[in-house]
Amino acid sequence: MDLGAITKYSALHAKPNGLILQYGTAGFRTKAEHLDHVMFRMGLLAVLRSKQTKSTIGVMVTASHNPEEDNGVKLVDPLGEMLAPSWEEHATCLANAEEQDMQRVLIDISEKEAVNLQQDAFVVIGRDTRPSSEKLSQSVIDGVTVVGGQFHDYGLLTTPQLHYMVYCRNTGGRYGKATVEGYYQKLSKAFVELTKQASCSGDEYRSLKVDCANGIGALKLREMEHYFSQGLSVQLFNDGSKGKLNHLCGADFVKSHQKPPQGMEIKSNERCCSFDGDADRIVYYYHDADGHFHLIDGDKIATLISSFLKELLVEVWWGDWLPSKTRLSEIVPVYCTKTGVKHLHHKAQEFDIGVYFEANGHGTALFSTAVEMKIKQSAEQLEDKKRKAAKMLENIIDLFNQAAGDAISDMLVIEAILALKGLTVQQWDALYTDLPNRQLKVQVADRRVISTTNAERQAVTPPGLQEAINDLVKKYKLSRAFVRPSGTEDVVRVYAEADSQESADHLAHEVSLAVF
Ligand code: 16G
Ligand code: ZN
Repeated sequence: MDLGAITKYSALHAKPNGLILQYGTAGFRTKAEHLDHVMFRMGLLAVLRSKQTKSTIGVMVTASHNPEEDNGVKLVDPLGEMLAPSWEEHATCLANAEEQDMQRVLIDISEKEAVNLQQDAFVVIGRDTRPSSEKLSQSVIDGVTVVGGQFHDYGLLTTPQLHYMVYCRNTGGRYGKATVEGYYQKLSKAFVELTKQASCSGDEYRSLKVDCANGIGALKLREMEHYFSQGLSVQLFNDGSKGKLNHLCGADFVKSHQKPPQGMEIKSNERCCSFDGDADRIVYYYHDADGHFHLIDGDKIATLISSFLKELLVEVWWGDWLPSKTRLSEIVPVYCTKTGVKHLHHKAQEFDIGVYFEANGHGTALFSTAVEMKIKQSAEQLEDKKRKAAKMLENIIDLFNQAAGDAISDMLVIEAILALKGLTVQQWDALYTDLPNRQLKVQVADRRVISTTNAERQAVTPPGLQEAINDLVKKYKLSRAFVRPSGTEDVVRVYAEADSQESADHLAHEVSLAVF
């Protein structure tokens, strides 16, 4: 490492004195004007991580669903996963080091992680459409080059596309070609193959309204739509031509306000979906004939996908009909983890097939190599209906982004399943009924006084809180309530459910008073 050069360049990306940031659930996130030094330093860190893992590392510049003025950065590990926890700590140390301590922290990290500094390093970079993103990604590149790293700047990408690129590059091209073209081709081919088999391909299944949150999703869907247009025509709203990123639109807005985005006309029973600002989340919704709004969130997406996969697996290997069930836990085993994609992703990797979704619409399905091989074999060896089901599974595997939750890929999976099953959006919605629930956020002096266990469903501290919640919950039927400190905002999140909306609202309110 040329320490002199690092010091010289670091001064050009100086850290504002006293600013402390933390590498949180989804990397660093704050107002864009405070991030220049973080970007430069994440460029440095990505090079170290690349040398250590002897793999390509990704750096994504985005603040997802946050306001346009914000920005953020996260590193992507070799298999397209989120950065390993010990490196998150290094990232926090490096970002917060005052100018004069930066070199020492960098050397400390290299020593602790036994990084061979002679090793080559390669970093790939992507960014969202925020006005600040281009300049910030240039600061990442400055960091990469000053320590001798090589890089490829993909420019504008969705977050899941960057994860895909990293995964492709580190698996010798087996997963796919590490270009946007390769991504479009892989997904579209699988989608077109799948939908060809749909007997119900009426107009109802052919068109979908997509709210792109005025973000990168619009650009990428435009580039991609002609690849899959024989199976689906998408009508884009909030495509960035007029509105502001994530403002009154996008998956996060729709999920948290439980209403449609601005700028989209919805006729009754029309199928609509929203992406978030970096296109790694998706939620669906529709208006019923009475004009009531219905949200189809991550839970219902997971249900649709799991039941479809299970049905195909049963067809291939048992040939029996699967009885219809109303709870997800009766269809497949269900596990809970802490909030945050990395926890869900790691849990899902423990299984041959793991489907994970957060209610906010981030999720995907993961398939083990063993299962993928077995399905491939079955598609070659079996006959008739079994073969057909195995082929479908093969295409579904190709259609899911194995590296990260991906709004575009999930949208195509969902559209294919609906067409193949001949399900309308209302029928999908009716697969099961959610208990009425309410989420609240509570501002407290220090949210860290609350700690939890059991996948964040039980409060450990402060003493007495869990007992208080237990007593409140007992007052309502079919009720549950949880509290946890947010990983992205300075608030405590409260969740309550009960047999009626009124009870859920009351319970949530009472629990927030107990927290306060
Ligand atoms: C981040 C996480 C998301 C999680 C959310 C929770 C990633 C890519 N994103 O956005 O998975 O649901 O944080 O935020 O990990 P909260 O703790 O403020 O509710
Ligand atoms: Zn996002």
